[in-house]
Amino acid sequence: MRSTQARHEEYFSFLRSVSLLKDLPEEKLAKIVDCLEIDYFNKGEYIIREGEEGNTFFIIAKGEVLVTQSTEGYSEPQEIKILGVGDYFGEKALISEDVRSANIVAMENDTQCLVVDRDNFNQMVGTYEELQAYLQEYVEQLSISDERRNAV
Ligand code: WNU
Repeated sequence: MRSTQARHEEYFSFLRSVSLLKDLPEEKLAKIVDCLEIDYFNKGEYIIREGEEGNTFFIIAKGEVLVTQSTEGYSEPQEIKILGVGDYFGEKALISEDVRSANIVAMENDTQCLVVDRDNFNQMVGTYEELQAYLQEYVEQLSISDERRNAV
């Protein structure tokens, strides 16, 4: 059995490698590690469904996920992009205080996501202006690209 300490160090150095979090102070990053949950998904499983309420932010630790979205004129949700290890998702519902705006589907068995709840997300982002501004801007860009492709 791997020690709690080893696990802590593993996730700490992983989070440090996530570009979004690279400038966070050590104690903040350590606190996020303490509050993390790890969720496991099999191929084809929905991690997020559009239209649902969401209170969590995800960072991919293993595997790949597909982002899809319902689009005017198509009966099936359309593929938008693929995210991999170190990428993150789920920030939009938290920042825009809205329902989930796209589907996220696991593309591989044993896809692993680190899950941060709303309170810890707000602590992580809220006290760090640059991070907040960066995500805010990103989320606005997402809304614009949603409109361009006629997301419903
Ligand atoms: C897109 N439109 C929408 C992605 C991940 C992180 C960042 C892009 Cl900073 P949510 C569904 C999630 C959403 C986003 C993610 O899907 N997403 C997109 C789009 O073109 N959402 N509406 N591309 S990948 C991505 C930027 O994280 O957050 O909580 O749930 O609405």
